[in-house]
Amino acid sequence: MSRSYKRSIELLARAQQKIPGGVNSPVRAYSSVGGSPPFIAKAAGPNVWDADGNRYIDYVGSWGPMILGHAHQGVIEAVQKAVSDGTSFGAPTEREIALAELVTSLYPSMDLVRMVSSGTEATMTAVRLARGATGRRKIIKFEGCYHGHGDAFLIKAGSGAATLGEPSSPGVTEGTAADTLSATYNDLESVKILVEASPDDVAAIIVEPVAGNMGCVPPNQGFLQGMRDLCDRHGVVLIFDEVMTGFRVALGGAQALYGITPDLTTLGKIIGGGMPVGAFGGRRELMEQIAPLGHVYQAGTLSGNPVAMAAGLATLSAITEMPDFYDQMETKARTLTSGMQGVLDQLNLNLKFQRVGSMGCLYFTEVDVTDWQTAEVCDTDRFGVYMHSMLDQGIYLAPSQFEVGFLSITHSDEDIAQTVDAAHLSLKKAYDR
Ligand code: KE4
Repeated sequence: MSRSYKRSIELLARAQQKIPGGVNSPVRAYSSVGGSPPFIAKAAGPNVWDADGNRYIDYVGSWGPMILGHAHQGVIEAVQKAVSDGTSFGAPTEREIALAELVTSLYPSMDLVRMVSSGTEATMTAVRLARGATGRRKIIKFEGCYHGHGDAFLIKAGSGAATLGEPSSPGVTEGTAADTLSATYNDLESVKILVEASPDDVAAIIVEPVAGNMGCVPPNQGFLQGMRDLCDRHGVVLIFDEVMTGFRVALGGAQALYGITPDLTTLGKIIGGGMPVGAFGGRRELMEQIAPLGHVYQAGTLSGNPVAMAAGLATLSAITEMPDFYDQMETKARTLTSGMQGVLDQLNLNLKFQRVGSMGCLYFTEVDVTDWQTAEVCDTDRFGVYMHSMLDQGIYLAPSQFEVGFLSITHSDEDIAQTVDAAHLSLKKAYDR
């Protein structure tokens, strides 16, 4: 029997009266998959419940932060204690030092770190810092990578050899777009051409060291090291955007997993344990140029918010105190992967399930996805049928082929088995098997 979403449908109609699209972030509106998004009422462990009381096994995990599972007792208690001492001071606090000390101990490339309130703030500032420190204008990003909604990132690849960026959103000026160059993920030559075309004017390369915004695309062997070498040769700042991969693919992020040292790193999501926290940090000679030490300006009313710091500290402490946390996560991810591959084999479907650690996705395509060009050809219509069938069976997936799913430490073998069974039915439906 199909589930009832009556209450969520009513809430969407009401939300749309006062909030653009009824949502506070576009992907939540289900535009690319159709239908009406469930309004979530509560969450615990691997589960969320919607306003109609429907229970789901959650693979969105608030888009990454909930690696401990929802409503983790230690995080809740830390937040309750912190909030009883006040919600915000706009002044330095000891908790900010504790989180900064913990983060820089886990990310040795970060001599100094600055807390902000979102991943977007972190990436925007990292780019400003790279430009301020080098006196150069241009940045290089990759098609299919997302770094938040800063103007410099809402750029699509220019047509033809120009490769000059074009705004991908109204409100972004041609002037801004001209300073953002687009390269092809996993194609080192495409980066080399752009750097060598403006050898004294490329301030930074910003990259998701594991791409998680065109589905899950791992870096090819040599891709990250090749960029490191290129940046060293040309004095370009290498920015690893680890908002998603930080504390996800390894405790020390993708830079630890692949052994590459960036000049700047941006963090978000897990660092705040579900509260609004972003961070950027890196080499001392760069970070000392950030105000008030230096002249590159950045500020924020709620930066280092004491309640958010408490949530982040409790989250990272719980992870670091759990023995073999990432081994356990890898075991869960392997169980899910082999289950999904078994279903694909049974149905004789050659679709691609790609993951790094406990982030991954099922691509509705028969080619290995290595960049945006191989991702964008996925059958998004069949993905939509699959995703809604999973939803109806109590499996809550990201409403887009170009997002990834996230496991938490609370997902059980039973949850994974239920997910695989639901996928079997959903793929049969999507492919009329
Ligand atoms: P926020 O400003 O949303 O905290 O972070 C922006 C950001 C930066 N860098 C990477 C690699 C990211 O994945 C993100 C945000 N991720 C999306 C999910 N793909 C957030 C979900 C949303 O936009 O609602």
